[in-house]
Order: sequence, then C-alpha cells, then structure tokens
Amino acid sequence: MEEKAPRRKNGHRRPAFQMRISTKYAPRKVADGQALSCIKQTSLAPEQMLELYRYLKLTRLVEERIVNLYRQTKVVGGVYRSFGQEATAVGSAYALRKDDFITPIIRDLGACFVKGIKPREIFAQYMAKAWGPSGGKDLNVHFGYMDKGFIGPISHLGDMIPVMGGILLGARMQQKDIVGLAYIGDGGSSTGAFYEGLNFAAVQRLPLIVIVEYNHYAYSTPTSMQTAVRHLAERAAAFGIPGYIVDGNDVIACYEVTRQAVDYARGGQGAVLIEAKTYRRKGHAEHDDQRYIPEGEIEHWATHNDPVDRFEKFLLDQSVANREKLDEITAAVTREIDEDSEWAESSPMPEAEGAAYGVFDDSIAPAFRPKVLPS
Ligand SMILES: Cc1ncc(C[n+]2csc(CCOP(=O)(O)OP(=O)(O)O)c2C)c(N)n1
Ligand SMILES: [Mg+2]
Repeated sequence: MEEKAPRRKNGHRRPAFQMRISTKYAPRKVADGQALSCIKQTSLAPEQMLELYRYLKLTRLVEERIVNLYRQTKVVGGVYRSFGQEATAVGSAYALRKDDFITPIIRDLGACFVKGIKPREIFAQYMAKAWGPSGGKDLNVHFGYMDKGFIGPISHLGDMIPVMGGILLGARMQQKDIVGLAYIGDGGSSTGAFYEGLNFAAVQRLPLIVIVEYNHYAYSTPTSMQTAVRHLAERAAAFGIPGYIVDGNDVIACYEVTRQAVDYARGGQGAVLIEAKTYRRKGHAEHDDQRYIPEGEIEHWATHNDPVDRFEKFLLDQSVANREKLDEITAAVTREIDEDSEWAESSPMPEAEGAAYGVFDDSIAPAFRPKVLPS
C-alpha cells in the first residue's frame, strides 16, 4: 500500500490541487424583467446595513463632487472613479477589524471611508492642499495612513501584494493577528508582482486576502485581450489557495465572502483569492472619453446592475428602511460633503520648503537644506 507523504518541516501537507472555486456568492442570473437586488442570507444587523448604505452613497457623491471641482480646474492632476463598482470596496472593507490593513488602489475610495478617512481629507488631497494627508506632495489616492491601517499605493499594477505580504510577515513576527486585504485590478493581476507576492503569501500561509476587481477593462484593454482565463479566481489553483467568485455589485455578498475569507486567514489557514465581478462605468480617469467601449454596454450596466440601486431595492423590499430614511441618510451625506469641500477649498496650498520634509528622516537635515531652507 502506498504510504502517506510525511508532513513537511513547516507543518502542513502539500494542499490538494484545487481547480474548484467557490461560486456561492457569484452573480446569479435573474428572470427577465426582474430588477437585481442583493443576497438575503446575511449576518448583518439592520443598523449595519444602513451604515453600508451611507458608505456607498458617500463614495458616489464624494466622487461626483471631485468631478465638479475638476471641471472648475480646482483639482491638480487626474480624477479616478469607482463609479458602478463601489460595492466591492465598501462591502469587503466592512468585514475587517479596525487594526487590519488594506492597500487600496484607484477604485477603492469606499474602503478608505470604511477605514475612517474623512471626505475633507480626500478633497484636500485631490486639490494638493497643505492640509491634505500627503500635504500636497502627491495626488488623488496616493497617500497612506499607517495608524488607520492603510498603505498608500506605490503602483496600481500588483506591487502592493508583495508589500502586504511583508507587512503580514512582520506582524506575525510581532505576534499580531492582523489580516491584510490587498485590492488589485484585472489588469494588475496579470503582472509579475501579483504572482510573486501571492505565491510567497500562500507558501508562508500569511493571512492575505487578495480581491481582484474584474471591471472588464485595464485602461482601454478589455480583460479578454490580456488574459486567457475566463474567471480570474481560477488562478487560485496555481497557488494552492482557495478561490471565490463574488458578485462585486452586491454589497452584502462582498461583505459575506470577505468575512468568510477573513475567518479563514485569521484562523491561520493562509491566503485567499477573491474575484469580484463588476464593471467600470467611467473611463480609466476623467479625461478618458471611453470611445473603445461597445455601444450600449455602459447603459446596460447602469440600467440593470447599479450597486447603489440594487442595495436600495434590497433595503426597501426587506423593510430595513423606508424611502424617507434613505433620503435622510443621503441628505446628511450631502451636508457633510458641502462642509468638507468648502473646508478643503478654503485651506492653504503648501509652503515650498515643506517639500523637503517627510521624504527622508526629518531628524537629519534635508539634503538640499542650504539652498531651500533658511538656516
Ligand atoms: C508600473 C505602472 N505602470 C502603469 C501605471 C498606470 N496605470 C495605473 S492603473 C492602470 C491600469 C490598471 O488596470 P486594472 O488593473 O484593470 O485596474 P482598473 O484601473 O481597471 O481598476 C495603469 C496602466 C502604473 N500606475 N504603474
Ligand atoms: Mg480593470
């Protein structure tokens, strides 16, 4: 009789080849003419659902205001939106603990809000103001907040996955039980850094959750032109880790699948790959006129699969809230946005010499001090 392979030094047997991916939270086909809602099986309490609704509306309306400021030439640089895919970032980040870490990319503003970032910080950052989180040194979502558990993006193309692996390895050495959630686009998931980072996390059994946002495009390249796999979650098999497909426009499904992954990762079982099926309804950035999109495609998603509409329908159908309650939440969000954008607009631009600080160790005189700073 064949003997069982001995346990390896690191304590686990080679995992079985996993071609199967979980589709429990995958998008469902609905009967013709029936509007999409959200999954009903959830552990979320009604007040948590209303909080999720607030984050969804906040994300959409903050981005709308940023576009408004951009058209008035008050924004420095580009504007990147998560329009139509807000549920993925909001629902997934909501499944984390306060001390867990995230690495958001350009479509994950909602996750930053869930982590405790205020709209005023986002407005000031987009306008390169001194009171923004990077003090005008960088733009849009290029900023981090270590004490809120979020790492600023180095690049949007996969590099944050090995960085998060390093954070989690460091946390393990410090005996902290934090989980790391790294977001990546469909395009970014075809880069070398994605493979190296996830492979390392898988073999080290690090508590890393990677969410691949399949939003159909990387800049102007359709996903089918940059990868031969149909479902990006299938790639989990290459790393020997579990893979899930989730309906990225169903905020409850995004929460539930991430919560399951968080339990698995925090329980010491290792990394998880989640593919969120969604759609980028705006261009790569505000300047992109989307001429490469087939006619009717955006309208189709807008009419049938908008994450905010779907969640509203759910909340009303399930009697979690009535229309007045939802309007009240939206009105409060709008008031906050009005106040915060005004605060950011009236805040100062940075002083030139500020550029010399916060780059290297501030206790050492900046290299160009004699030329820039008064002695
Ligand atoms: C090394 C590097 N090259 C190029 C870019 C510019 N860039 C930022 S996002 C992006 C496309 C990403 O597409 P995808 O991964 O599908 O994410 P999505 O924008 O759809 O969310 C590109 C080319 C970059 N940030 N870093
Ligand atoms: Mg993409």
